[in-house]
Amino acid sequence: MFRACRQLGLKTVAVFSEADRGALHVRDADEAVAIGGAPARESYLNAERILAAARHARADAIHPGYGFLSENWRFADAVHRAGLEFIGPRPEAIRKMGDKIEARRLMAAAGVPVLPGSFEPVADVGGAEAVARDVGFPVFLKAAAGGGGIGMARVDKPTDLAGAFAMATRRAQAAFGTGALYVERYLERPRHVEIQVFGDSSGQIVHLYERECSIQRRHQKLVEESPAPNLPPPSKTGLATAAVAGARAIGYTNAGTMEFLVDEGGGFYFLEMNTRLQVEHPVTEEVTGLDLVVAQLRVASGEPLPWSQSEIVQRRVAIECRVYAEDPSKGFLPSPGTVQRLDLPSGEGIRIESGVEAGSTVSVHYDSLLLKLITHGATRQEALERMVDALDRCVVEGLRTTIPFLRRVVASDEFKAGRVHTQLLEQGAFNA
Ligand code: MV4
Repeated sequence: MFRACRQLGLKTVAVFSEADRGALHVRDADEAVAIGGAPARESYLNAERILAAARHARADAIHPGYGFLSENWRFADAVHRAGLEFIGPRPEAIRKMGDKIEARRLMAAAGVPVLPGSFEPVADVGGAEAVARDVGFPVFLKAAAGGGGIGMARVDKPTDLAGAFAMATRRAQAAFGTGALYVERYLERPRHVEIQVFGDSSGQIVHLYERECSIQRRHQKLVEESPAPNLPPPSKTGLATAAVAGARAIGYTNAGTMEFLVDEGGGFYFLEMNTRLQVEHPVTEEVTGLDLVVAQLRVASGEPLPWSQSEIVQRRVAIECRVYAEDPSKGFLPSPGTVQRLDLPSGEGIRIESGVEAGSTVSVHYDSLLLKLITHGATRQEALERMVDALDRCVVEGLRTTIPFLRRVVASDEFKAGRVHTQLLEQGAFNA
């Protein structure tokens, strides 16, 4: 982000919580403003504090990053009302895609394939049962305000519906403040494939191809790559075409991602849209050679998209491994602490995006992502060999990390063959 700003001659202001006084992003910015206590509610999730910091620094625009308030349409709206530019989509697009039922309706109307299921919230168990009988068991109950896997329940038979309905409603209510649910046919062992899209204020929309993100644990992605291996060519072009049609239908601007499930036959179904730049965007940057953050800044300032569709080409293969401060031998228990030593590889085909350095403390208050290791090459084999080698050369001391686990993933027969799906981890495919 700051790199992109510098490239465009823009000055940068970081905001930081009490826990992040000495953080890397604070030193990387031209200026930094304290916004409150370590708990995110008191700082990074506090819209008022962030707007006050922006006014104090006389900022022109806010980049919301990728967690916290980045998909909060009320925040985007408040940024505009404060006379600032929000570097992302319009609040209306964020709001529409945040309602997962409305998103399903809008995408289906735009001709984007969705899974059979309900297009209204199901009012009660009886309503859910009617839809389930119609589309066939197993079904998935999902939270209307959900995303990221909270408030979901698989239901295999009618007698399980009442219990699952009550539990999913309770969880959704607790997490989102509304217990509304909808029903979808359940897809077994799907792949998660997403399409990067980009729109500008003149209505132009392009896609930057797909990312395969099936290697996840509890809805946290661990490994992503592009191009998606073993994706049938008709699915690949169909996904991209559908994603652009969907984004166009809502007048989407700036960077966004359309998430799909892909079944064993190559059939694909819209899942949800992420209305922000994602953690895994470097994969797409390395494949295409394009800078997505620079494009975000240009488009937010009213400029047209810097590239036409025909200029966007998958030139290379890229893989990203997310290194978290978690202990894979203890069920991925968070491992906060101080990074005592950090030696990271560098060289041809290696890119590292690190949020830490030697001496950094990793607090319990935030997501435990330490760094992203991205390798790229002319072929998947080359990118993969570089990843194995790069993981072997990473030295992180002072806390436990996911590196040993990632090493097993990328060296596994399943991954090497590109035979991935979302249930591989649970099946124990990468256990020691
Ligand atoms: C599904 C599904 C199977 N069938 N929907 C998980 C998170 C949320 N975004 C949607 N998710 C899923 N929805 C139907 N109808 C399987 C998952 C799913 C999953 C999806 C993407 C990546 C990893 C996953 C892990 C478990 C379940």
